[in-house]
Amino acid sequence: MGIIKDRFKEKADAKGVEIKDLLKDHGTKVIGEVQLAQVFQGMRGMTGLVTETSLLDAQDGIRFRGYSIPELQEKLPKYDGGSEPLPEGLFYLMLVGELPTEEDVQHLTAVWQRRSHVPNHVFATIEALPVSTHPMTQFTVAVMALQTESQFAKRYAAGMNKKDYWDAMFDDAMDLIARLPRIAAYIYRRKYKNGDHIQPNGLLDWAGNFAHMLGYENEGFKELMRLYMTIHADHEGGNVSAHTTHLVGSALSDAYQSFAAGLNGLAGPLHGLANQEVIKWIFEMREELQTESPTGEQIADYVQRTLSAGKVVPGYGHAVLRKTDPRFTAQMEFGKKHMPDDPLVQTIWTVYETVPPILQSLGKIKNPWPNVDAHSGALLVHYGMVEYEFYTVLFGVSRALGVLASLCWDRALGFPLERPKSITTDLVAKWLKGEDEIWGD
Ligand code: HAX
Repeated sequence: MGIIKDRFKEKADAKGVEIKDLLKDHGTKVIGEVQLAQVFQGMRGMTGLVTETSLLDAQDGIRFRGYSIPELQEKLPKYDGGSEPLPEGLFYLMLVGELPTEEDVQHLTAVWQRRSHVPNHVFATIEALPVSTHPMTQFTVAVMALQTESQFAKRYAAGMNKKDYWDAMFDDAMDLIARLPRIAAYIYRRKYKNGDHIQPNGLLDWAGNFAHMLGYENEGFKELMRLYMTIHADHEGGNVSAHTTHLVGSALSDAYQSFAAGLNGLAGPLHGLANQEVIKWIFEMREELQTESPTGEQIADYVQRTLSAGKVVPGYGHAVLRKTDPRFTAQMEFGKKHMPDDPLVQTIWTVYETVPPILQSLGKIKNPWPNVDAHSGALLVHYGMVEYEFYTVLFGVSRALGVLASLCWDRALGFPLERPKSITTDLVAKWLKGEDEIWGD
């Protein structure tokens, strides 16, 4: 067994005992009450899941195992000469629950390099799709094509003891994370660079090698990828991509099947696709206004027109957050450091000054502040990545770190099939009239 696998197993066994005791002593304790509106309106604020890797606070934003993004930027190991955290370190933190050493991170880079081989049939499957296919569709199809490699599926078919589920899931998670950058880069080069593919560089870190395979050798872009892959990795368990991966995994679907399901959720415009929508919206605004540097008044006017057309302002609002997303702030800091005079980045900042008061004035939006997707595209465009339909694939590669670490935990803790109760509106109506006693009085 590898070092990281051993450490994970030790932590998971201890957590398993803790949960068993906790449920023995407090299993019947009431943790919250559910209002009818929550049942009809997307279960907002309803506690119903355990996710060990990160926790979201409405005011302070995301914390990964207790660490905020600025803390991670300070404490996680960095690439030689770089200043952004290596995503390998964040994965280790989410999986093992402790900050990694430089050696741990180097070990993980080497393990992922070793496991990164992608079989030919996966590329052939991508090639079978029209080039015009959205990159997220190509990506999900490729992940499903890779499912032939699942250790979990093979071992389950051969009759695996349930005590070993975590072990097979661990191997699948490591293999899949190792392979994703190669697949994503292949799709990018196929769709946008005439199929001129770039071989991996075995000397680079996971995110640096991804940047290299995409065709971006600029050190600034590599640093951006390290930051990007770190901050997009996890956002506790209830968001659509994380929850879907967890839900599908609860049926003992393997890591490939579960993650592909999560990716399809990430591909929705109210979730991960918002990152492409933001840049599309700004490009359209610049086109319509015939300027690269719209003023606050021009932006305000454009926002009003977006709202009157019955559309959302992409990159703004959040189901849980009630302040500016610290992932937005981290990207803003990156912009201030590396490209303060870039007109598109400056437009993002003018939008940030303009949009919140307008959204607030509508009186119905719970969070008028920017989320992670409001900023990411402008940084990518700065380095030449203008193909915004690809942006959600980048998000997906990063999101694998969090949701696959969580799947390892799910199987190690023996979490059961997820199966909440649903009801019909007719039943609610009867219940309100006292004609149905399904919930009692
Ligand atoms: N622009 C216009 N209207 C908005 C809005 C926005 N950015 N955000 C919310 N609203 C509207 C909602 O559509 C809703 O209107 P109706 O009552 O007419 O249906 C009302 O305000 C109340 O919504 P809410 O309770 O504040 O927000 P929700 O929890 O329902 O939804 C969303 C959260 C993120 C889906 C929402 O804010 C939104 O659509 N934002 C724009 C899309 C976006 O940026 N998505 C990415 C979110 C972060 C993420 O997951 N990244 O991957």
